[in-house]
Amino acid sequence: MSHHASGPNFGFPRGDARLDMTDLYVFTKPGDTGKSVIVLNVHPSFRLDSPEPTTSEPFKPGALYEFKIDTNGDAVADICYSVQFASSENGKQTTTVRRTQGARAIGVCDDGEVIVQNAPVSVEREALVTKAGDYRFFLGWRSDPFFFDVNGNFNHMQFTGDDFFKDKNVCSIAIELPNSDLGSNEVGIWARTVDKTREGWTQADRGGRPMQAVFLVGEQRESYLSGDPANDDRFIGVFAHELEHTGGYTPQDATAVARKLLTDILSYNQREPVRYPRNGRTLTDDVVDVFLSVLTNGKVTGDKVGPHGDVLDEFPYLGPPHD
Ligand SMILES: [Ca+2]
Ligand SMILES: [Ca+2]
Repeated sequence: MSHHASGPNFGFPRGDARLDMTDLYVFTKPGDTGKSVIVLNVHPSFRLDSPEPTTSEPFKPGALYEFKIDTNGDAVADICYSVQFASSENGKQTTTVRRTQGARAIGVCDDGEVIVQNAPVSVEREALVTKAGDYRFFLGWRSDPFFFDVNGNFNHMQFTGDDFFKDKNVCSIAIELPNSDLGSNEVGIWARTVDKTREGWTQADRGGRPMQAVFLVGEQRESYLSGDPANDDRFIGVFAHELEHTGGYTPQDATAVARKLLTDILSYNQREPVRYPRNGRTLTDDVVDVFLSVLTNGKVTGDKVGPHGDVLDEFPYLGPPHD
């Protein structure tokens, strides 16, 4: 639940687990400083509001799963990688990934330059990796790298080190790309899922930084998930209120901390070491400990849970899915 179950009452956006973004990662490719890896995880294998598995179909056919990249610091996208899935008759999924640059990257990116087509979606232990030009792609079920004592959190932050996610799976979209694709400056990255509905394209979920949905209840959550980072200042008051309430911050300090959490964009400098929250996010960064320290103003500094041991040292880096 960095963003797991970010819909109403710990359910899923639009009631569809496949559209639920859980986590966004960006890091330099280990052993190759000329490339970066972006990972969007969606579709948790289990519900949080009742302990039941979600659907086995990895991704929603027709929906768009988009990485938005801001190259000039205005919180407006300049580049978009857009991932769209199709289902064959026997239920197997394949995907098309498109790259869009310039003003068209702001909106729905269903018509950019195709950088891979018919890449297979992986559902077994072995990761099906597709290479195309300077890119590598992975799409499919993997072990969820997120770690958090969720039950301890629901139990008034009485953490026992019980990692809810140690045996859970998630559906990953991983792209390895040349750094030149991102330009030469620091960039800001967020992701979103966009559903095709009768009313047209509808944004279901979005975010860059982990744990943001925790601050949002009711209508605020709806408008956050359907909004754009460029307008995130409107949520500073809501975030600050929660920080005052839980962390005992003064109103002034709470507002200052809220401003650091918004806009909801993950910044990434390809030339600097990667570690959340300073730069990007690796699969093993302990974002929960960072979050708890901020939320409680240092009264709680961790959940006694650390990273999973099943991450791989090669693409797609995420461990094989649990049975
Ligand atoms: Ca921009
Ligand atoms: Ca932790």
